[in-house]
Amino acid sequence: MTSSPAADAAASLLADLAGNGIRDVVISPGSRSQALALAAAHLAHQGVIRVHVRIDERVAGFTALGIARETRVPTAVICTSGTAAANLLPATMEAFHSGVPLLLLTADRPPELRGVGANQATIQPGLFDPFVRWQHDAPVPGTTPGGGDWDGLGVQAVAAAMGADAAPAAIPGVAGPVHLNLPMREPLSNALPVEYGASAGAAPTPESAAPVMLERGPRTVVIAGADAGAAAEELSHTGSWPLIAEIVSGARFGRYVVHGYREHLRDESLGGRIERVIVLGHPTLSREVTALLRRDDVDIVAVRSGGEELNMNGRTRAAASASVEPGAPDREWLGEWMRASSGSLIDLSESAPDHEGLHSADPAIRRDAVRAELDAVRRPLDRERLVDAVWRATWPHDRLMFGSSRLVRVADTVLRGKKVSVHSNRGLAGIDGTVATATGIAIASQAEGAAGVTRVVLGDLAFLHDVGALLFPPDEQEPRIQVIVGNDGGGTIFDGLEVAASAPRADLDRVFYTPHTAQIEQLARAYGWEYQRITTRAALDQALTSPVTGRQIIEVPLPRG
Ligand SMILES: Cc1ncc(C[n+]2csc(CCOP(=O)(O)OP(=O)(O)O)c2C)c(N)n1
Ligand SMILES: [Mg+2]
Repeated sequence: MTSSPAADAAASLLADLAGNGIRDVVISPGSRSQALALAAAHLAHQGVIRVHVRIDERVAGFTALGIARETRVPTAVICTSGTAAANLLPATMEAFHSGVPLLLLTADRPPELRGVGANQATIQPGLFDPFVRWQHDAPVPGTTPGGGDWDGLGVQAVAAAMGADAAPAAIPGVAGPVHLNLPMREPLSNALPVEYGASAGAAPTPESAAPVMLERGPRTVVIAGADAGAAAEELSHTGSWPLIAEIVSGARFGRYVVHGYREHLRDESLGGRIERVIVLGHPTLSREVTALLRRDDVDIVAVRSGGEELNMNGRTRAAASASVEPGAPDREWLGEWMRASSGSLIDLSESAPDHEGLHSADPAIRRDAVRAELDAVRRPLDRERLVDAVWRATWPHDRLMFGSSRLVRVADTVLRGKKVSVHSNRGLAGIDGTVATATGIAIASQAEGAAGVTRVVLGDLAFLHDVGALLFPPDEQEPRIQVIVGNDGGGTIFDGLEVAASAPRADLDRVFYTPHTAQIEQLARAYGWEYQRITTRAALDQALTSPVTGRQIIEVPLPRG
């Protein structure tokens, strides 16, 4: 016990969280939250938890989201009162929609200072409604008869974040954010007793529920949206069903991946004959999948993944998980899809050098071969070759994160099946927080022993939107990360809007394309990142396959078209 009830309550809450399996705590500085921050720092010294410090709460929130995406364990964020707390909202919304467990620990003024014009006091209880699975405005420490003011909150918060029944509207079994609002009175903290400590409990496990048993009969496809993961591939494999796996699904691998799926879904004689769809994850990348999920003549079974039930046709069945009845697979149906798929494979690798030409005795043939070789090496990169180079350089021990720029759609269209751990914030497909999320993924994967590199592929505006995430404390372990920015001078995704055909060009440029002249190299230098500007495939391949020891930005200029 100290002479500060706030310090005692904070210390016991942090110990409870560690005891319930919480491993990572992201902290933003502030006075009202000092007891929480100091208790976390203390436990980090003891090696019970890992602490990460980010001055910008929006960055802190997305960093926590990245850590929790990677570990699937709730990650706590600590911040002070006022606008600090509000900056956690974007990451909270994304976490809610993509089913990622977060614990928001916001320090607050005590009730007598709320609503009376006191400094840095606002209405924090309910701030994250309706994007949290559970929220609680805790009692002020020192006011509970018999003490133990925040006892039990940790265990309840962790369980709710992992998917236990919580708020009436929350879908059972789906992970998500939880908000503990923590009011404190002075003295806001005190030195913790030296004996203060905690033991690290086992990581919490997700709620499990009985699977839906799928009978063999109907002509079926498996759709893997964002974060579907290996379960989608497994289901397609067991059922011998074609696998339509978005590039952000983490399931674009295995024998039954359908390449060029958009075209085949449009094909009446193939996509038009689908009778049943099993959806895992959150599909967002194609019009064709959306159209399929809206068909009311198709039986759709959606495995729950985020805070909202997927139900676009009004009669989609929700399932906690799915398994397949034993029996003979429909080889004919699968064969039709596999033949269509093999006709859609795209080869973007540079063609092999013409050895014969290069060694020909005829000088004219030799000259042409050399010229062709040089042209290939100097050819400027386009979006297709950029994503292809990254995909080829990335292996199962690496991590890959896509921002919500054009490049993710290009990747979805052209890349082949390969087992890669892919992340993206497709819960709401925001362009915010991409770099912060990726640093969280990098930190967590390295801490858990992954030997690889985390790569982020994003556009220039998404990069500039999250430039604050480049700021790194000098005393934290450097993540191995490559941020690959496809710079086309603005938001070219909007050039494809229908209105682009009719609205004045200058207006379109100003309010959609939003041109900028930011010098990415200067930003990289200012924040202490290595920087390379790369214009050819050969140079990109080299940068992606060289050893990475820290934080790198790779800028690739791209044409607007
Ligand atoms: C937080 C947020 N604000 C706005 C948008 C709308 N939006 C979608 S893409 C985009 C532009 C992306 O530009 P860039 O990252 O350069 O990618 P490009 O389109 O050029 O490939 C914007 C503003 C969004 N998705 N999220
Ligand atoms: Mg751009």
